[in-house]
Amino acid sequence: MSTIQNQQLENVASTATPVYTLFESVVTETLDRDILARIGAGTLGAARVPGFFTTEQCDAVTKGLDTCDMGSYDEQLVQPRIAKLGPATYDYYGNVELPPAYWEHTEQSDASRSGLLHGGDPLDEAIRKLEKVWGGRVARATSKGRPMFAGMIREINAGAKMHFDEVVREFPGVVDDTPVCQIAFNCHLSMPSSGGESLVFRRAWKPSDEQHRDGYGYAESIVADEPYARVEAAQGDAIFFDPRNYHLVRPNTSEGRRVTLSFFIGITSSGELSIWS
Ligand SMILES: O=C(O)CCC(=O)C(=O)O
Ligand SMILES: [Fe+2]
Repeated sequence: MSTIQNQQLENVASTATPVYTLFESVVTETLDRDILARIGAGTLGAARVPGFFTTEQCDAVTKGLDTCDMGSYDEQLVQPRIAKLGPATYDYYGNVELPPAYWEHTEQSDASRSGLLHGGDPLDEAIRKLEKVWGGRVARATSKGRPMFAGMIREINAGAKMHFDEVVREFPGVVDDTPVCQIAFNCHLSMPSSGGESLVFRRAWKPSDEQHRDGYGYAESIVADEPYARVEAAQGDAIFFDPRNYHLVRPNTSEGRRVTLSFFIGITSSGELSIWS
């Protein structure tokens, strides 16, 4: 199943012992288990899967969104504003556990999202496809035994600062079954005709980076010399990358909304996939 043979391997070694950067960005209509494994293993920068959702499915969900009240990340912290439907564990970083407000918001947001795809749930559609690709169960991660929220609908029109996401480091213990790695899933339901691209750098957080905070993000200077994957998504495309690597979203530069169905995927020690937002 491995597609490694097809890669352009460039030996970047400075001595006789070979070593490979392995941070390609692949485009494939046939997502497979190995691609997800390589992202989790850190040997693939990003994968783009065109047509994960059809145009018609994307339009139905985006249109349905007009009937939903979108909230946002903490506007004191996350500037420019990022609108979202549903709670993020990020909203509760610093807490010892997920509070009652998180579970209430989970219930409300599941109810709002569950009818957006012609009366069905776009999250269920994404889960079905991922189960087929993985050949196994995709279940919500649990926190103290309760299924967590997954499947936020997010609108990032003015960009997102460079940051990383790593639940086991930012909210230790919140997920019951420690994921071995974390993969970001974003299916693009609507895209502007220009701008809104994502960059993923081949560089994870390290403690000394805290001297380079820029609000909720980090100064881009810390990745100045790192290889990166650049992803230009079109409507319907699903993007996968390891969000423990620094990543950012450039602002839209034309009319149009940048809306995604978003969650994180963990590969658990049992080999099942768990999801949360
Ligand atoms: O919308 C994107 O391209 C990436 C958003 C993001 O920061 C994430 O999914 O972790
Ligand atoms: Fe992120």
